[in-house]
Amino acid sequence: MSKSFSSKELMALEDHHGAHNYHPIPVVLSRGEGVHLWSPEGEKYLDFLSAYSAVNQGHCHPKIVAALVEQASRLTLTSRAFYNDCLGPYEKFVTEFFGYQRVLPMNTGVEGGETAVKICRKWGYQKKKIPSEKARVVFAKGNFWGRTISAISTSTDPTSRDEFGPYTPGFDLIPYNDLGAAAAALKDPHVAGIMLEPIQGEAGVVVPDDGYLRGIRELCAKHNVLMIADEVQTGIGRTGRMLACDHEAVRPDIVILGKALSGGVLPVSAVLADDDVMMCIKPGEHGSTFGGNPLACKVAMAALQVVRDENLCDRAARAGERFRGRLGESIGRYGWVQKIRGKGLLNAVVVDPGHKHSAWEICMRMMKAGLLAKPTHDHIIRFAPPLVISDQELDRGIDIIEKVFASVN
Ligand code: IF1
Repeated sequence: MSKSFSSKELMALEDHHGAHNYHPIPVVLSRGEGVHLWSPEGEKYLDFLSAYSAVNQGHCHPKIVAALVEQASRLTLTSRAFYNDCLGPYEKFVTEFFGYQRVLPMNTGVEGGETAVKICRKWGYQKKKIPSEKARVVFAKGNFWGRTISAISTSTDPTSRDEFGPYTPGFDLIPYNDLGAAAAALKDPHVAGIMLEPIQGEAGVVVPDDGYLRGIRELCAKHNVLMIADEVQTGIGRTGRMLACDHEAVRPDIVILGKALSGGVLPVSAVLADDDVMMCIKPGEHGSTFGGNPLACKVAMAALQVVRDENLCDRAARAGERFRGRLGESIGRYGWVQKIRGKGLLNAVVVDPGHKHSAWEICMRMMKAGLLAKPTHDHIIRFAPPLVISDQELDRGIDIIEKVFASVN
């Protein structure tokens, strides 16, 4: 039996041996079930971050874990040098589940984004006849789609971007939620695509105006530009619909999924598109060692089945209304609470940056009171519990948030 470490010892081990590329809330987690997490000492917490929306189905969902365990004892990885008996059934399942003709399986969300950019550029050259090396992809300021060089090349956040240059060329930035700016940018005949989060997560749960996504869809049709939706964080039920684009009945040309596609059990991502886009990629032009591995296929099918069987989209929509309703009433009256915003169970509270207590301090107090959340930027607190949260658990979470907000008023 390996030695069990205390939380203090575990944090010291990370501090001593690990890269310091994060500044975590000082809590150690050793077990998860549903909406709850426990420390090695047995302290119990309500998880209001969901591993950045990767555990929409709740921690260690029994059906997803069972799929993992069953497949792990049979076959985990063959590479795509050969066929396996899980990928075809998964590809059929996931394309029918989301209503696209093709899927390209990858692992992390950022690999999904890189894949989408490559497919978009390839389509631009082959179908839109953009001159060689001239294809451009448009992004919105405030975007976040991962940590690779190309992803941070489009970032407007100095922490993500600075001192990692030189940057990937061929990307243009426009203000988010601004159709006029998009109309001007998409006129450029060298633009192959525009990649957007339907709601900007890292930027602080920035919800665009109703009609923004519809407007982008129409501009893309008008200028023969691919609409790429990064649904890595907003997808899979998080905002109260299976995809956040569903709120506006918009069907992007390319959809990127990740995070909760596996229920947080292992990294699984996917890029969805129809034949006229996806078939621009020919054998040998893209791939990955683990992309489409049997384990990921079985886990992802189980994870999506749970979202459907447990009506997690509807639950997220209802629970989100309850959350913003109750919390809006109680803490909305504090002058230093500038805004409560979100859709479904992707919400955030914007705190006045000048308030005497920082968002970090508020999160530290919530942790001590039994609820885990983390600030994004310095003054925005994201609240995103697993979609399986019950009304009682949600009310308990709101009680904690209200109590802590009152204590820092
Ligand atoms: C971190 C938050 C950050 C994403 C969207 C792609 C990816 C992400 C919309 C890449 C990843 C994670 C990354 C993690 C913190 C978290 C995050 F927004 F979710 F809070 F950073 F912005 N598209 N988001 O949100 O997916 O490659 O990570 O699987 O890097 O600190 P990935």
